[in-house]
Amino acid sequence: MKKALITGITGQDGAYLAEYLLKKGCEVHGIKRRSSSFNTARVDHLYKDPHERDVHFFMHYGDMTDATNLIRIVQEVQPDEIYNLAAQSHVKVSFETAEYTANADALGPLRLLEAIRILNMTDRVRFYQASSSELYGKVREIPQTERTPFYPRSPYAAAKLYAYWICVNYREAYNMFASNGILFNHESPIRGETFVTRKITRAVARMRLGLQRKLFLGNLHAKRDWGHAADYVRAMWLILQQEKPDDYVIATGEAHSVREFADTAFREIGVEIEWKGSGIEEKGIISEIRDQGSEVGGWRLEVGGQRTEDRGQKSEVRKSSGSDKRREAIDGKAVPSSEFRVPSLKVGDVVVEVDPRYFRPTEVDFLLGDASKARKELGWEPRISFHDMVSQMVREDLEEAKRDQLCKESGYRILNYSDE
Ligand code: NDP
Ligand code: GDR
Repeated sequence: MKKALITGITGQDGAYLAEYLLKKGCEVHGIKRRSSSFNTARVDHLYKDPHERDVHFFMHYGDMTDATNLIRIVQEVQPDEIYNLAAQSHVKVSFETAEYTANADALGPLRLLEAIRILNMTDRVRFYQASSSELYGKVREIPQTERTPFYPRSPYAAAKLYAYWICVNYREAYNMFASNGILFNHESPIRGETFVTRKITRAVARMRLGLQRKLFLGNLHAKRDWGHAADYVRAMWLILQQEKPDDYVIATGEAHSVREFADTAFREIGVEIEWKGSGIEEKGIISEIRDQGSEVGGWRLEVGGQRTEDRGQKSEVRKSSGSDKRREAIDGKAVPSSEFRVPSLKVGDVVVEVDPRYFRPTEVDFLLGDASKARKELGWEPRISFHDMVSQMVREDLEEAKRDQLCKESGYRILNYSDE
């Protein structure tokens, strides 16, 4: 049985990849950080009591800043494949934690590559490095390919630049199977809550249930090539199954602005947005609410009333990782017939405003990938459309918001609302 070691297993991609590799019949080992609170929610559904039989999923404590720990884990696990996904992955945060980001994101991969060398495993281990479209930063050409020059625009991107090249260098210097996946933005219902997509879908769901009144965003003009994480982890696996190591762009070839993403998410709850003003004065205002009988996130609603019937039709979005409940929500069949109260939204409400605190000192304005090489050599194609992805994210966030709503109605205090 093939053994895979995943760093960053508790993150979005780690969770999707672990589930994918387990289905492929691999034994999966993950590195998690010691934390004062639980940090394994995304992979808890994969965990089995180690005393049971047929256990193929294991977790080890570790940190990308701790070389001896990484050497020990690689020695103990003896993996065939290492997927290095661990990183301080937030671009804006990297401006505030630049040194730590360099330590984890640039030196972390170096430590792992050295662990492989020190343990004399260069001939048998395949290494995947999670490189990023952020490398293109201030883009030199549109769309970006494997040959497009890099121009990083943040401490995060500069650290990932080092990681990219050290991976290439170890491949050339030591003949290692070390490959870079240059992945463009990819999202999902388990995307971290402070990335713009999830921030939007979460806010839209809460507004739908009357739990939040406004969403504050930064640069609405930024454009990204957004794909779905489930499609992208398949590409990671394919990259390590090739005869030779190489570097691949993974992207959809379609770009949307932050504003368009917000439009699409609001449309999922039956709300149309009109944008007025410019710069920091720009506002998203409700211009229309599709009411009586409109379908909202897959559930039929009546204004002022309650949910009346399910759509009764399966979403095209494939099942993703997550709990059973999450899966059922994706299928659109497990939504309890609960009191889905129509919120206090009305035409004319200002629901989006710009807050400069979310601006970045140097911004990446427009990313668009050309994944022709991956299509040709890996046979990889994205399967989930932009619209289906946004729809899935809003629907799953509605499920989460509904739990909060129930707590609130039962008299419990709900924290973490941006307008409180
Ligand atoms: P997440 O932020 O969701 O997950 C990052 C993971 O890395 C988490 O498991 C986190 O642990 C772990 N981690 C962070 N710092 C350390 C550390 N010092 N030691 C050990 N583990 C650490 O990121 P994604 O899943 O979205 O992305 C995966 C990788 O792909 C990252 O390297 C990211 O930079 C890169 N990437 C992501 C893209 C995207 O659009 N998602 C696009 C291109 C590249 P914890 O849960 O404890 O915080
Ligand atoms: P990004 O993702 O920086 O591309 O990095 P993020 O979702 O944070 O930002 C995308 C764009 O949206 C703009 N934006 C906002 N961003 C956030 N987070 N919050 C806001 O309120 C907001 N308003 C506007 C940003 O300025 C930016 O232009 C992600 C990460 O997953 C990286 O690890 C990965 O390498 C790249 O994608 C590819």
